[in-house]
Amino acid sequence: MNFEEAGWAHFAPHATPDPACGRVALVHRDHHIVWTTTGEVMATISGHLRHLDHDPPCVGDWVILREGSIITEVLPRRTQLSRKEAGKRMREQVLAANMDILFIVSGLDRDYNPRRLERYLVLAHQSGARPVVLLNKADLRGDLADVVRLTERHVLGVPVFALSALEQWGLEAISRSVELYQTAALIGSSGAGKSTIVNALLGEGRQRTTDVRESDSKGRHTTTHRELIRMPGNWLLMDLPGLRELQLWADPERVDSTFADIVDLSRQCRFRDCSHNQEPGCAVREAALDPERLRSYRKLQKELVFLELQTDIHRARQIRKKWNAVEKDMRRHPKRFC
Ligand SMILES: Nc1nc2c(ncn2[C@@H]2O[C@H](COP(=O)(O)OP(=O)(O)O)[C@@H](O)[C@H]2O)c(=O)[nH]1
Ligand SMILES: [Mg+2]
Ligand SMILES: [Zn+2]
Repeated sequence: MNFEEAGWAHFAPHATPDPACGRVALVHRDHHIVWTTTGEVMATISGHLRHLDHDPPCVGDWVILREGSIITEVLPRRTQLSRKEAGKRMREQVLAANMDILFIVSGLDRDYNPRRLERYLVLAHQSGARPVVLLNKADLRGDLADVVRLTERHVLGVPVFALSALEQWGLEAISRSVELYQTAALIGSSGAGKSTIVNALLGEGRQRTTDVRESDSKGRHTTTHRELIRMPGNWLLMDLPGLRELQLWADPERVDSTFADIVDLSRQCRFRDCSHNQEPGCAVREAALDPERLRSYRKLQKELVFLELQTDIHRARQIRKKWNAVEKDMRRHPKRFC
């Protein structure tokens, strides 16, 4: 690999890379595959980095290696796709970094759900990467033009393309959305056809795919690794596993970028703090939007405000804990602190 092929120019156009730099291409449980100028290496994370409570390097990260195979530093991410860590802990989990484009894949079977698209868009807006919506399994629908138009109305200015990975048509919309040496990621529910898209673009059976269970059109968990793949035409693609437990990690303001239509309308409401419920002179209600969309806007906003609040409480608790430990240490070794 050379730095250009690994996407350096899109990561840091004005900086010369340190020769000890590499890019994380694959994350395993106990090691990382890193692309370097001398080839692919199996790298581990330095103890120092582990202790920093830094979230671990993820696919797409640019890192610095010591002795050729120990990751000692993660370069500041230009973009990052995150979710809230599964479970109770209020922590951000970074799934992928430094992608230029996020392809949000939705299957045109039972997977199709504008509400879910809105959720993915909030994540995309938070990530900093440019979103593009791919409506896959277009072979299953006769009313394609209508579905595309309807989806465009939901995603406001984000490009929407219909394609069939199975029948291999419409795929050129993907490669045309990506510039030379850019990095893209595929996100979307399990079973939407992400791996099938990768295979169709590669023209080989690289990513394992599963048969969708007929009953609920959900595929079983198949992509287990987050891997950076070199694509024909010189760009990079990450196939991310289905985000089964898609818990948002984003600033509440990102909801406004996703629902710019509602935000624009609310500026014309008579009351500045209009909740668009019963107030007179409410422009949002007068516009007769899809009520589901308004509900979705409120729900996502509530969810993120709650997340923000929880995170603040959590952070305060952590700081307290850290200071308690320092104070204890001070009492034990008074001299060291003089
Ligand atoms: N009808 C149809 N089925 C598709 C298409 N793309 C993928 N599938 C099927 O959907 C299922 C899940 O695909 P997969 O690529 O594993 O989904 P992933 O979980 O998003 O990676 C497989 O049975 C595929 O054959 C398509 O364009 N049309
Ligand atoms: Mg897959
Ligand atoms: Zn209003």
